[in-house]
Amino acid sequence: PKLDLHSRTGTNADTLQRAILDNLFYIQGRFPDVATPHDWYQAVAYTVRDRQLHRWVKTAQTYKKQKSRSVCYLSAEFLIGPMLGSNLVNLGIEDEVREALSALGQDLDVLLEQEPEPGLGNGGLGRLAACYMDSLATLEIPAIGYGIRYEFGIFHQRIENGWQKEISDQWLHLGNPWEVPRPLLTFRVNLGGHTEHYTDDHGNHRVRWEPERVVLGVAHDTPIIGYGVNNTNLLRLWKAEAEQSFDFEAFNTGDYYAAVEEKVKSETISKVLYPNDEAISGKTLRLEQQYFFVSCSLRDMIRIHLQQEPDLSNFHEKFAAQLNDTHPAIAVAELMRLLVDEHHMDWNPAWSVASRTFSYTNHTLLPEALETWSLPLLQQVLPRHVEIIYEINMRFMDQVRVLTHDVCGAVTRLSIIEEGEPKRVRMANLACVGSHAINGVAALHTELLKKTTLNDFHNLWPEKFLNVTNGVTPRRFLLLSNPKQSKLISDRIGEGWITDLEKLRGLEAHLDDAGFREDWRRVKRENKEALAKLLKERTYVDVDPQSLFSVQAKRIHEYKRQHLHLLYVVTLYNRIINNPNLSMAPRVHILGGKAAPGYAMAKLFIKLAHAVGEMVNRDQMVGDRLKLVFFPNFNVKNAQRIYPAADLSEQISTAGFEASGTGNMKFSMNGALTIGTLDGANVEIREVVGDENFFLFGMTAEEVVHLKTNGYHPRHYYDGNAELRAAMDLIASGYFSHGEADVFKPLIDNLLEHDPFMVLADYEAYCHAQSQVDDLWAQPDLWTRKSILNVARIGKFSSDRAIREYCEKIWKVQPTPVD
Ligand code: 26R
Repeated sequence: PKLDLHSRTGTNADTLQRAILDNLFYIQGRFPDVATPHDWYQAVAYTVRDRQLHRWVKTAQTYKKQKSRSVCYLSAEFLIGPMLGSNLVNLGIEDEVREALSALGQDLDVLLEQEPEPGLGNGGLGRLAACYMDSLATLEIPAIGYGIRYEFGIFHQRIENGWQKEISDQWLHLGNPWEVPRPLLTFRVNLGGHTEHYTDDHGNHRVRWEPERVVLGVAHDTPIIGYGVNNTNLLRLWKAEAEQSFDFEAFNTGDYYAAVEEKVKSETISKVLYPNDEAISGKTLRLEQQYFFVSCSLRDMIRIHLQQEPDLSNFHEKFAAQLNDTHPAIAVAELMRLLVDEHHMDWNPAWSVASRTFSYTNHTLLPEALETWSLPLLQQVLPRHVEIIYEINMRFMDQVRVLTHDVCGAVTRLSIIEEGEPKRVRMANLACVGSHAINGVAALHTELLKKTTLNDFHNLWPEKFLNVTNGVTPRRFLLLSNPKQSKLISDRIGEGWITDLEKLRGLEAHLDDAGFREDWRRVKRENKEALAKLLKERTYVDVDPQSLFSVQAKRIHEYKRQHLHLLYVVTLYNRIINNPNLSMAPRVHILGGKAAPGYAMAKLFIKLAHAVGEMVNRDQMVGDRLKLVFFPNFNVKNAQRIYPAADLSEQISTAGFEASGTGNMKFSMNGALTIGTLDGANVEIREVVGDENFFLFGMTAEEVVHLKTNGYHPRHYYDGNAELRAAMDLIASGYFSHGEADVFKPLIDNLLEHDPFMVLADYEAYCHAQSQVDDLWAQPDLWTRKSILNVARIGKFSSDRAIREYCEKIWKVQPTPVD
């Protein structure tokens, strides 16, 4: 009989229904009567994956035949979030699957909730990598995302008595239907030991690395399908396994525990994501993680290359490797090792290949987030790489001395090795030296990089520097997460915006249509009702969907200034207490975000948010005028329900500290207005949406530096502003902490004595901007117009635009469509 491929992977509702039942039975061994919602979720997931797989095979064949240049995105984090929804959207089969499921008595929305979140990242940097994978596939660019298959992703945040409690994330517990393990695609990764230099039979100087131990890296592939195209790229994550899972000698001599010890030790490497967004120093495991995934990835690229080409001399023509921050920067030394030691290339041609392969994206100016590794530690884990880094540095230093004549000590600052006890290796310097392009993630950020953090490199190689402002995928963060607003948009201007976000400008023509504005308000209202319901379920707090929803959702950090936001909420509370009949715009302030487990101040912010919320929310005198809610466990899944319901987006970092921000783009895309500083991408968002549609406040980055250098005295602002004083005094008095004044003392003291992020200096301007928000809120129709204009003009911040820029300016790759 003729094999009917179509019925195996067809996409009409009948075929889908049959396929779901088949998968439920043949993969999971379940039948409808006993299947749980999670069983059904998995059956649907496998059904969707089947439909990705033949596109995936076709994609691999096409790329191979066309000999396309591929992008390799090297990143320690890929915060992909749940896959079912976005895969349905990208395949364009959501309606059919919904229909098939309802014939089976199942509700797709319930099943979508079943998917655990793959939280393989901390925040902005990891989510950016995921958005870029979506855009690369949608733009039909051959690409592989390389990273680590963490067994435990970012912790779950539980709130106990107002404090954050970290719960381990067992996302793989019930299985992961999206990944395909590739046990045959395994590399042996060396660690520790020493090097031996020798001369081979032909008189060549060679180096052998005798490792102390070996860990296996096993590929686990997740297909990433583009929107409305067949291109299905690869997210290839490496899992660490023991070379020999059982030491029989130890076992036989009765030492059962020693027998499995090596296995446990090896598998630790991909066990857990470091939940920090600040530099981790002295952690051997973190360095091992970085080297582990970089080595596997580069050797995989070399393997693929050698299937097509006789040697590695044109490796850089086939691959563009992007270093997502310095986390994979050891790749520069590792590629040199692979080319020189293992593939016997001479140093100079190898260096030319390596430096034309790599480019480096910087994501932070914070000095404490710039990675350095102590030389002894590096020596212990990667002895050969220390030699290679010294060789790279020696040649680089010679070049630098000639080029700079060491003006003002530039040589010392440019050196990859930092002097001191112990010496340290500066990973950003290694990344800069080994890359042909270096970029920041927003215009302001790139300018500051050139002027400050990477100034010496910019003086040396101005041509290497460029900006690529971040973007986010409109598929996940608009089409999927906000179906109502999406439908409203598509009904007016068609669906072209989904892959060409600038088309949203077409909405401006409908601005004067009162019916359209009415619909726009209705959609926002319905989204807020949905969030209110969710808030009630998760926090037991009642909020009125008619209130202004003001949201700050992001990692908790002093530079992001959640405390400024909280001081404003306390100020509003004081105003009500002082004037019980105050007529004001009713507000719901929503905060969300995780604190790094070791970051005491950030954890105290979370406690303060709960403490204030508890008093304000149940104060009869306040009523519905003011609520403060902390949304627990902010992650991709929750984010998708928060962005569509926001009226006001709080982007209030100290100018010069937020490299870009991407949440700011997601809020705006969903019709929120922004209250923000001139920081990161806020600057460009304001530029495109128009300054009359953006609530600007606060010092500029220049003013921040100026004030700091001329002596900043936070107490001066405290003394000079009665409302600020009242808010801080109320917190310090113990009013929000059952009379215990010391709970928030560290926070208040820090503000009064140091205030490193100049909260007090910006407080008054912030309050003033919030009053302007209230004034506009009193004119709902004007607010709606500005909301529509924000969406209509946000097209620039699609990750499609960002990826196009990377392709043109850095990677020099072209699309390879798949039939
Ligand atoms: C060194 C290490 C532990 C580490 C430091 C910093 C790990 C992770 C980070 C997080 C940083 C690099 C990060 O997430 N940066 C964010 O990148 C986003 C994407 O470019 C930006 O939008 C955001 O402004 C920036 O903070």
